[in-house]
Amino acid sequence: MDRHPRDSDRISVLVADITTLKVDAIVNAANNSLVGGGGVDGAIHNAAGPQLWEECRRIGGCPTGEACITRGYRLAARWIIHTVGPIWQGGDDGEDDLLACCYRNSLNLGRQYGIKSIAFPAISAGVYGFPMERACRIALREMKAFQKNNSEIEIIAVCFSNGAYQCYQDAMREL
Ligand code: AR6
Repeated sequence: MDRHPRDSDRISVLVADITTLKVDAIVNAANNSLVGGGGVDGAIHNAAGPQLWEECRRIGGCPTGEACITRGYRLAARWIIHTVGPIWQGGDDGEDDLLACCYRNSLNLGRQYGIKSIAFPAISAGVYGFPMERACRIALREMKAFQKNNSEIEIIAVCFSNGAYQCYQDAMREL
């Protein structure tokens, strides 16, 4: 696995398919219904298998900015943390705060379950239209804030394109 540690060796950025990672938890960029979608959500459901869909259906839904947890089923990851990012409306509708909540709530939930490693996709920065650069800065800020008090937990920012990787590198330099 090609990891690129920067100023904190507990936060890495890598280009990968998140469904292949051997970590304690991967995060899903879900929708409010928790059942079905495209993008990383579709890839995670395909890889984890139908039991994931069943568990998500039983949970019943998740409000924007919040997070819930399921088993990982066929994934190498033991847990999947599902969070629902905001749909980009232009930036004046509380999108930044809601996106920050997604990272914060996912990390806190992971900690409650005793995870030692967690991988995030770029939540909201696909179908939901959040500008990638802005999304990466918010993600990294929240990861760093969490790590101040939780340095034993390894956090991985997973990029699905070189463009996303570049945005994370820029955010790493800025923050
Ligand atoms: N591994 C890592 N990152 C991925 C993968 C993958 N396998 N596949 C896509 N990405 P998106 P959103 C990246 O659209 O914007 C779904 O239908 C992708 O390139 O998956 O939060 C849900 O059900 C992008 O950078 O999530 C919702 O309805 C990032 O993951 C809606 O999409 C997020 O893109 C959520 O939209």
